[in-house]
Amino acid sequence: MISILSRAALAAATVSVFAAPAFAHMTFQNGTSAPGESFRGVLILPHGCDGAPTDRVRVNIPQGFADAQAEAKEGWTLDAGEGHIEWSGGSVADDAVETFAFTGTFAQDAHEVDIVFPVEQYCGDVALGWDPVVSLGEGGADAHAHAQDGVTVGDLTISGAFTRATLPNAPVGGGYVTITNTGDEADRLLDAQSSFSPDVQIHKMAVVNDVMQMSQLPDGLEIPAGETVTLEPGGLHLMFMDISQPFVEGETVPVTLSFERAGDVEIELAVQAFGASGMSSGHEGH
Ligand SMILES: [Cu+2]
Repeated sequence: MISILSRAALAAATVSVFAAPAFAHMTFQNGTSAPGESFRGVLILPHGCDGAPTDRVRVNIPQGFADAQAEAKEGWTLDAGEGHIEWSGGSVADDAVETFAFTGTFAQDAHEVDIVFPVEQYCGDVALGWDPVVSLGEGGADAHAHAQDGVTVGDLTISGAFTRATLPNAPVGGGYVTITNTGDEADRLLDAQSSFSPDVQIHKMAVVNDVMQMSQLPDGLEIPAGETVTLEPGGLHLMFMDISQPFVEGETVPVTLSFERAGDVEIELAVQAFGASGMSSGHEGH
């Protein structure tokens, strides 16, 4: 059950969690495969939900991944349903790191892009949503770059802006966008603001002790002259902390990007389905 109370409690507790220098995402230990390959996904659960132990983990199986089978874990009950696998009834303490594994096969005709396996982590009535990614090739960044016509401000072109729907109690949301600098001087994304969040941060992902972690970029993000920087699931991203309302599929989330040279640029992130890996196909091939 998702209750209003738990959301309030979560919001109150959020400050201490995010004050930590790095906040680990749920990710795959082994995030690469290829079309037609069998794959054993090992998900790393790095922490509970704001101090509470984890008692249920559900993996939503994306299209193009067949014969998904969860591996048994002692003390947990397995459940496989339409489009998902789930472990429930066990308990992982907040400070313990645990893995959950499953197997399956990527379709021969799967696109060579990053495939998201949306994961729901439950601690009692609190839910967190994660977007661990398996990369099937090099096509991901291109797919984003071509996803949407861009906004041009000075030397910068900003395109493919999207985010993803959030679960009802999720404290944070991501933001993804492609920024191209056609000028001959570097610019820098210093900051971002949104009415949906009191604190929009710029995050990077890095592997620390075999665990993928994200951390804030304190000096912002350089956009080198003549280069394209892509904020995308599993990589650099905007993080909307302590969001004031859920991101709803089909709506938009406004955000103002503040650049050192180009100034403030207001864009709208199109809210895609929970777990979407990029803009929906309807926007491609314009
Ligand atoms: Cu982040």
